[in-house]
Order: sequence, then structure tokens, then C-alpha cells
Amino acid sequence: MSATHTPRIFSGIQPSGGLTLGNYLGALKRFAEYQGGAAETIYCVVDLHAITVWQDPEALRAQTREAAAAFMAAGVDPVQSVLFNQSQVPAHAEMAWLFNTVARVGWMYRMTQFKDKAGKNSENASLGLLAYPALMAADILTYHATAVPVGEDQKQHLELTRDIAAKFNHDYGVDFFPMTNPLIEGVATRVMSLRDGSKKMSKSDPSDASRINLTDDADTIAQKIRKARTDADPLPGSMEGLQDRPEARNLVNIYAALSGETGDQVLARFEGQGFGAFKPALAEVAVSVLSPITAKMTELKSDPAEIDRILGDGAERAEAIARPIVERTKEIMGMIRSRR
Ligand code: AQP
Repeated sequence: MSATHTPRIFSGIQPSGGLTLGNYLGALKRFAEYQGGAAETIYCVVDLHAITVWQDPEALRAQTREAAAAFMAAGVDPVQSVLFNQSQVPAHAEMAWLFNTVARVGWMYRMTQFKDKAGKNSENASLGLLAYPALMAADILTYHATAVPVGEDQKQHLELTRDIAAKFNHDYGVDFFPMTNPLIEGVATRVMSLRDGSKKMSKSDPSDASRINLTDDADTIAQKIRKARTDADPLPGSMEGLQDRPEARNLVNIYAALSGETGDQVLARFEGQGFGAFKPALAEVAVSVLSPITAKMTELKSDPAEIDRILGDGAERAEAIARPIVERTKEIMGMIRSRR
């Protein structure tokens, strides 16, 4: 018999730099949209993940507050949702250790994100970077989350979360952890770099011109879009015509995600036109969507103590959900729980 789990959505973002348009369209925007539905929503600034690559402590603090401000500026309401930073809820790290004993080393070495981030010198990568997906499984399963909204790049990690849940349930003869569903939806599940249509837009890309940051002002956004790599051909009338034009496809997808249209609807208006016409229109729509968010982030960041209060409050609410699940997991694994 299969256990039924309360619908619960969990997702997180690393404070490993400033957040980008990719994080906004692939994740943040959608986090706000899931609020008020049938599922409880739990959102987390995953600082324990960020330190798998060295972070300057002062910068990490600032980036964590900035990420929290971005969640709220994008519409996450810290009363309606649970919003906190991961390291304030010890259940994540405890559960990650338990899952380190369930997950297999071979599974970790197969993760493309590990290969990308560790590069050629993988022997020198932190052990945490290799074990990252077990911590991610812990983040999700310590809340018995049933669905996780993410961008396309996290699909493989979510499959691994399901593998860990299934192996745990099998090894201990229980039906305790749910099979979490990835929610990868919309036209911008993989926003690409503005400099290279084969690479995803990323906050840790060494080139600032490759991304639009949520803190960029209107002039910077317009300039980055103007300099974005494209080709010399005019735009076709539908997305089919962009199959072999990754940079052009990316810009049209970004436009569509920002304006709430499909790529085909956007192209119906721009058919036959070149990027000289398309780029300023894209800059205009990007600025109109992003500037209120940037302004709200600036306002929220001016009161860091209030952000810290919100994160602390969210951590207490998160802990109340997570603690019994971690304790039960340890019990299932045979650990004595006699402490009062
Ligand atoms: N380019 C993207 N397009 C769509 N979604 C994206 N996400 C990230 N980049 C894009 C989604 O944002 C959420 C948070 O991601 P993360 O911060 O946990 O780490 P990441 O996926 O590794 O993102 P970055 O920006 O590339 O960070 P760094 O450079 O530190 O590795 C996830 O849901 C992700 O899918």
C-alpha cells in the first residue's frame, strides 16, 4: 500500500552570487505563482550548498540577504510561504548525512553539474561538491515535499532524489519517502548565456556580460541585450525556424517568458525583422518587468535586520515540519531516540 503525502512544494536557490534572469524565470517567478494553491510552499536560500565552492564569509552573508530579498521582491510572501536559509535548520545537514549512506558514489560521479563545476581537476573539488545531490535530496525529503519547481538544469538531481527515496524505502522495507515530482514548466526552463547559446546563464559565469543580474539598472540591461551574441538573419514567423539558431532562440524565449506569450506569438509580430528592431523591444520588456523587482530588492536590503528576522522566523516554522521527519528516519534506521 502506498502512503499518501500532503501536497507540499519545496525549492531553493544558492546564494553563490547575485541572482540572474535565469534564476528569476526558471525558479523565482514560479515560486510566487504556486502560493495560495493546494500545496504548502516552502522556499529556502541554500547557503550550505553555496559553500561547496569557497565563499567569502562577508559576501555570503550579503548574498544570502540579497537572495531572500529577491524571493520577496519576486512575490514570495514570507507569511503565506515558509522562507528561510538552510543552515538555520539543522535537519538538512542531519538528513544529508543519513542519505550519504544510502546514495552510491557512482551516482554522484555521473552528475553533469559535478563534472561541469569540478572541471578537469575533480580530485581537488570539495567532497561537498560531490555529495551536493544528497544534500539536495535531504532538503526536499526532510519536508516530504511532493513537488519541486526547478529549471531544466536540476532535472538530473531530482531524478537522483527519487533514486535515494526509492532505495531508502526499499532497503528499510518502508513506504516513508514520497516520489517527488519535478515541476519544470514554461518557456524559460533553461535561459542561456547572452554570450554563448550553448551554455546556461549562470550567476557564477566569469563574464558579467553573459547574464542579466536582478540588480542591473535599465541602462546595463539594455547594453547587455544590445551586445548579446546573435546572427545576421531576420527572424522567422515561428519557433520552428529557430531550431539551429540557439542565440536567437534564447532571446525570443526570454521575450516570451517576460511578456507571458509563447515564442510563436512573439515571432508573429517580429517576422522578417532583424535584431536591430528586436533587441530594443526585448530590452524594453525586460526593464519593465525587472525594474520594479530591483527597486523592491533595494528597499528590502536597506533593512538587513528585518530580513534576518524573517529568515529566523521561517527557520522555526521549517524546523517544526522537518524535525519529526528526521527523527522518524533515524528511528527507521535503528537509532535509539531516548533523549528528552
Ligand atoms: N539559466 C537558467 N535558466 C532557468 N533556470 C535556471 N536556474 C538556474 N539557472 C537557470 C534555476 O534556478 C534555481 C536555483 O539554482 P541554483 O542557485 O541552486 O543553482 P544553479 O542551478 O547552479 O544556478 P546558477 O545560477 O548556475 O548558480 P551557480 O553559478 O552558482 O551554479 C534552480 O531551480 C535552477 O534550475
